[in-house]
Amino acid sequence: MTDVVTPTAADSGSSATEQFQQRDRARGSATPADTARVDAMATEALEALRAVIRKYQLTYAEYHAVKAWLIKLGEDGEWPLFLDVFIEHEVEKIATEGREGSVGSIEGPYYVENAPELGSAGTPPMREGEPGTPLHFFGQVRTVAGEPVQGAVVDFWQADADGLYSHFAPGIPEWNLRARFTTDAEGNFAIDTVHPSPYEIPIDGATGILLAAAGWHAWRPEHLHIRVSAEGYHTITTQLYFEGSDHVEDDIAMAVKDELILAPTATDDGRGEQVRYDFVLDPA
Ligand code: MBD
Ligand code: FE
Repeated sequence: MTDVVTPTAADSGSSATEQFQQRDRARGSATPADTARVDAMATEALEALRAVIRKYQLTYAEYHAVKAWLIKLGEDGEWPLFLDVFIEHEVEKIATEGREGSVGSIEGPYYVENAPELGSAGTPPMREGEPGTPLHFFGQVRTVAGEPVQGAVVDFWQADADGLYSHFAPGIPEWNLRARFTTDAEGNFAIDTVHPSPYEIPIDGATGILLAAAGWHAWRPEHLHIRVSAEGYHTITTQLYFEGSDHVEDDIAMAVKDELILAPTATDDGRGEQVRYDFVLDPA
């Protein structure tokens, strides 16, 4: 089983913020140059907020509570978590509009670049007795024209049975349940992993405080994260879910799409399950 460390939201949150800042520096993200666009969007976003204040006659007590909560959100390092849970799904839809290939979903706060490379098939690093039903997840990467794509990188990550991600929650070995696969000559890949568990937003941090205060649940359905990239094609960042699982109908992050719901079958030895899912890439 997993160890006795009880990670706090602040632990995962700070590492999510650091991880984001590192990648952001690498991307070299600069201040947007389009003043008119920033003007329009900032003006309308602030006006939308003031409209809510007027509509609900916000009190000073509430104003102070909001200020304190926003400060805590930063202190807990939970801006990546909060934004990816409540905002990213809208950005993702716009970014992938008009694609003919496989649908995407949000990346979330817990991706790490440069996971171990395992060839076209294998088992991501995991602990002795890693909890979860064995899951054989395999498929083909091909173009919208139906041609197999050799050498596509299938970057894979998931939480453990406690809903914790390596590199973010303390006490989990480096790269646990993270790996990169490269498709073979027929475009195929195969991943031997464990069936994931539902993910609970950490309830001891600022995001959890909002969920509790609003009476919202804190759950994402069990999911696998996948990022498929190949030279000359649009990268697909997506997630896969499981038919009939808890919260597949009411994901707090609103990131489930019908096309992304898997229905695994039992393996012949009866000890695990298997499922095929193919990725179709749009030309860049
Ligand atoms: C997750 O595991 C996740 O995938 C997203 C999108 C947000 C929070 C936690
Ligand atoms: Fe996740």
